[in-house]
Amino acid sequence: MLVKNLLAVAAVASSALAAPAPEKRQAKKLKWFGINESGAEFGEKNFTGVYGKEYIWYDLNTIDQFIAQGMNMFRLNFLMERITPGTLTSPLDPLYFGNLTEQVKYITSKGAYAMIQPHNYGRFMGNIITDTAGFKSWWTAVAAPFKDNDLVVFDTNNEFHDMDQTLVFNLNQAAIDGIRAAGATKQYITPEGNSWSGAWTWVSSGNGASLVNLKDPSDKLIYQMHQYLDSDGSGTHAECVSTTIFSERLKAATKWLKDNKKQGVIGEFAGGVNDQCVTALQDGLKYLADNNDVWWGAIWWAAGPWWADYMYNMEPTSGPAWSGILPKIKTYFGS
Ligand SMILES: *[C@@H]1O[C@H](CO)[C@@H](O)[C@H](O)[C@H]1NC(C)=O
Ligand SMILES: *[C@@H]1O[C@H](CO)[C@@H](O)[C@H](O)[C@H]1NC(C)=O
Ligand SMILES: CC(=O)N[C@H]1CO[C@H](CO)[C@@H](O)[C@@H]1O
Repeated sequence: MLVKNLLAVAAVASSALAAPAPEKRQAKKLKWFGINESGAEFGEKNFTGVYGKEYIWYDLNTIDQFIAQGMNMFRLNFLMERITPGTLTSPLDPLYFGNLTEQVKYITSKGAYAMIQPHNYGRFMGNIITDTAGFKSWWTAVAAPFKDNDLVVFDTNNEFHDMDQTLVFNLNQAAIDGIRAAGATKQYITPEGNSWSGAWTWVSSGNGASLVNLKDPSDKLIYQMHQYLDSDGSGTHAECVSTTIFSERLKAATKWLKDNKKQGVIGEFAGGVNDQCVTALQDGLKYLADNNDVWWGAIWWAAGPWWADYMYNMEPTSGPAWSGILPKIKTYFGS
């Protein structure tokens, strides 16, 4: 259903280009509106963990509730160590991978995108991943079962940080090569950068200069950046710096995308439930939508069964952001 909507949006957009309406021209919209589903990566210090005790998968009913609000992108957090216990090249764990597969199938059966996102910060069992061949093999094994599902999106890894930039490049390239080698040639891949993949530091950190050279034979890379609006950009405070901080922090990355003819997505963003943040979120989403030639969309941080009263929780229907943020931002997305 949503895929058809996307095509309809594209058709409307091109006819709007052909004959722009005089005044009340429909504001530009973003293609991807999503939510980070978080919980299967909980208990990060316990690499095995117990389902329902250390970690939890996502309530499929909430997927429908989000779709009813216009969402079409679900970024699924999980841990690599629970997919391939022990080593990068261990066999896929049938139960944990079974849960991931169940989520992906459910989401994509509804016409929405499922983003497969190892929430690993470039680490495995606590150590920086340096085995690029092993990382490529991991991705080939994980991507293969989804190779015929075009609504799956592969996120190379969540938030590399404090790593050698060449290694971050090599791991991203290994993921791309591994996924394509699995026969998954039609799906989008979102490389992430060093420095927690921040949009505001995308250029200054050196991510731009390095990752611009990633090669994808399918030419379907959507660079994934994250952006929070608090003073240190960490997403750990309810306050936003100003009502324009979101758009300000996006400017350099937007120029980089345009200058280099690349595409991007904001894979994590959030602000507290307060007037200043709501205005900042709207201003930033308008900026992204105005630049939807390079920006695909934005994915809220976060939802999941165990976030309770966490300030950014958008879990239906008790999360503070479900009632305090969602109604005020959803108009920037979709049709
Ligand atoms: C880690 O998980 C195991 C089960 O896999 C459990 O027995 C143990 O108590 C957990 N340890 C911690 C520190 O949470
Ligand atoms: C999900 O994981 C739980 C706990 O390991 C398991 O009991 C269940 O069978 C898994 N579900 C699927 C669909 O694999
Ligand atoms: C910004 C934010 O909330 N980040 C959290 C992302 O999820 C991991 C694991 O669930 C947390 O450790 C981070 O604090």
